[in-house]
Amino acid sequence: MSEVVTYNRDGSIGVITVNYPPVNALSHAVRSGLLAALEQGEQDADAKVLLVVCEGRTFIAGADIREFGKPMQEPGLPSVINRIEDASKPVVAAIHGTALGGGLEVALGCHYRVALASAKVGLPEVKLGLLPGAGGTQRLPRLAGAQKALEMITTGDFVAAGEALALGILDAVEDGSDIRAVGLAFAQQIADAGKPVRKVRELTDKIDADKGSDVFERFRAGLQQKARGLFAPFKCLDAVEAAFNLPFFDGLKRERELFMECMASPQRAGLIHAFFAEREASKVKGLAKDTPVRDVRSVGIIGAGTMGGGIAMNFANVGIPVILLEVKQDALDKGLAIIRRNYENSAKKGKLTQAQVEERMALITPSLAYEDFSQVDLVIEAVFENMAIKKEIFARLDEVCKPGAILASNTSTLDIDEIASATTRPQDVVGMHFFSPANVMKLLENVRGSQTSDEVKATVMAVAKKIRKVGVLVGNCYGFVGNRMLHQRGAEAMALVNEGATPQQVDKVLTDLGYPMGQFAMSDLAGIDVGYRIREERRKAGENVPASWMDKLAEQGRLGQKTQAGVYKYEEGSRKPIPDPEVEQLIAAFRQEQGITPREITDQEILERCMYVMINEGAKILEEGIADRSLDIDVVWIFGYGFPAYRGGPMFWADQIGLDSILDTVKRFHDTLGGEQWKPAALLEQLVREGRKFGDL
Ligand code: 3H9
Repeated sequence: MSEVVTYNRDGSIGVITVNYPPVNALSHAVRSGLLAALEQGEQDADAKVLLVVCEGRTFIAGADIREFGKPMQEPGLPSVINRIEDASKPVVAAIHGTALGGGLEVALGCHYRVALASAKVGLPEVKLGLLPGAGGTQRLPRLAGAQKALEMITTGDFVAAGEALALGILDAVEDGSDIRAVGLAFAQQIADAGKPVRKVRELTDKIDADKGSDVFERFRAGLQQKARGLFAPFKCLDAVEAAFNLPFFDGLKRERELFMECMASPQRAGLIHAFFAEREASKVKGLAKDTPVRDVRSVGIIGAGTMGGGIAMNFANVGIPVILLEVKQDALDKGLAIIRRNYENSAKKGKLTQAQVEERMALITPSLAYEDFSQVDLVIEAVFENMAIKKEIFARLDEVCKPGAILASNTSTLDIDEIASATTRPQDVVGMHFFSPANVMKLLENVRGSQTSDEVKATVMAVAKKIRKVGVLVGNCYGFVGNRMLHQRGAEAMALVNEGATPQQVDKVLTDLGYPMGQFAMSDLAGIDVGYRIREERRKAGENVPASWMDKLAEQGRLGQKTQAGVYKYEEGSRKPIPDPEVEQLIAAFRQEQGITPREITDQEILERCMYVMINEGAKILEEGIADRSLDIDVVWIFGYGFPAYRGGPMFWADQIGLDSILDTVKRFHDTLGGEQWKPAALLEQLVREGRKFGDL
């Protein structure tokens, strides 16, 4: 018998224990171990009921994703589960932690299910571009009905044990923490009551009730809106529908076909890359696993604006007290009022109770005095982008903060080393770049200065996890990873419009690729005045910053969404960008002024120029060691800028397209358009020469 699955008997209960850390994924060893243990249990005449239980932190969390893409080794999961369902004596699943994907499918193949109250169940395959491929789409609807099965399978969202009990997915839920004891007690009840084998596949009442219902059409229409561009959710729906139209085993066959279609889709490859990249990003290259991490039990934040307030909420949400500092009382009052409004809005949506709102507000202490930071473990400065002001602030922090406090800047572009030079402790200075809205966006781009200590690097990565962000550690340069690449895309988008494209054409190409919004809609969201102010500052400093039609928008007070007019116009209360003929005229006038004759620009050119310029820059970022791995860049773009996870991130996407064809196009643009941004990155050339990909680095 395999060591990862063992069989032993406890009284009249035959116990099958899975022990395959970290999450008991259904590797080949687990699948064959389950079969062998089941057979042993069936042959054990003294075992009246069999119990499947897991060691470690969780019940089975799904198929072993690391095996995907490799040749499948028998026994396959569907046949293991069918075999469990066909067992000659009752089989009970005892669930703790999470029963997910193939894990829940194993439990659905068992005849009874008991769980700890803290457990959760779900079929999250859709988040990996898949569908439950081991009977989940056929068995779950037989227990939970069409509506709930569709919800769970097309969103992948988990359901807490209490709700799963109410839905009929579980038979019992128990308090406590000892799953083995809970499982044994429940199995004993089944044995004592002489309960029979009860196969989910034979249940028909919920199937009969929902047969012919319009729920499938409603879901399909909903998915057209919510799952735009995605492949798997529609396949999930088709598979669930098959449970209502076909006999069980034909339904299983249909599920298998649809599963294989998903397996072969590039979206599955992208989503699984994104899944592992997110986890790998937290393991910083060159940083020893046992690097000490400082305790962060209190935080000071400078600036109660949109950013500072959002950052404060992240800490209050996980129970860490925050001192929020402003220069003036009215700015502080305004900032706190916005935080309260955000929390109240969550309460209105039922996401928080009023008591939780008050608890979180109570964790945020307003302050006007730097001295209040004397005991905090971490300070995050979130004032506007001005080096002189930031240096003044850091010099002040150096005076008031205790030794060992981490001094972080939320700068999105500025030099961390220069900021650190204002202190006597550059080893404690680091960048912590949050993305707007900071209480929502998952990315935390942590920026190491040249002197930042390993302990501080490890601590800010741990802080990211603590506040439920995806942390990525990157190097120090203008704009770091994300904004440095965005800057190139923005310049290219502007150039395309100058040459003849419309802003809406550029944006549509980007949204068709899967971005939630295009470059110009994003400018309207951020505020046209932001870029304008930066350009004006640079002009004042004597830099040669070319004129732009965006300047004219700012000068006319078209500042974006906040004034209901920017690159687009907006109807009262709506965020939907509407193309504005006035802006088209303004752009036409600008072209005339500059002596540009507009030309037809194809969507393909827009796609290549906006994306390849980023990829070329990404290659330079890797070459310079600003990002350690291409997956770090992918994670920055997926979690900070909404790059579609199903494309795996820009660098993974580039690998899929083929670096040789990208290099050819970059060279062509370098020859025809010129500019440093199109100078092929040496790393890109090297990879093409060696026939390698970014992912091979
Ligand atoms: C499926 O089941 C298909 C079937 O329907 C059909 C088959 C025919 N496999 O997230 P964490 C690793 S599809 C392999 O940091 P947490 C993970 O990479 C699957 N490895 O912990 C990490 O490794 P490392 C459906 C896996 O406590 C470590 O475990 N299931 C798998 O924050 C810890 O993970 C899912 O989609 C896996 N399935 O969260 C569930 N899962 O330490 C996916 C995790 O080397 N998993 N690992 O970095 C999760 O949602 C979370 O991992 C979980 C734990 C909630 C379980």
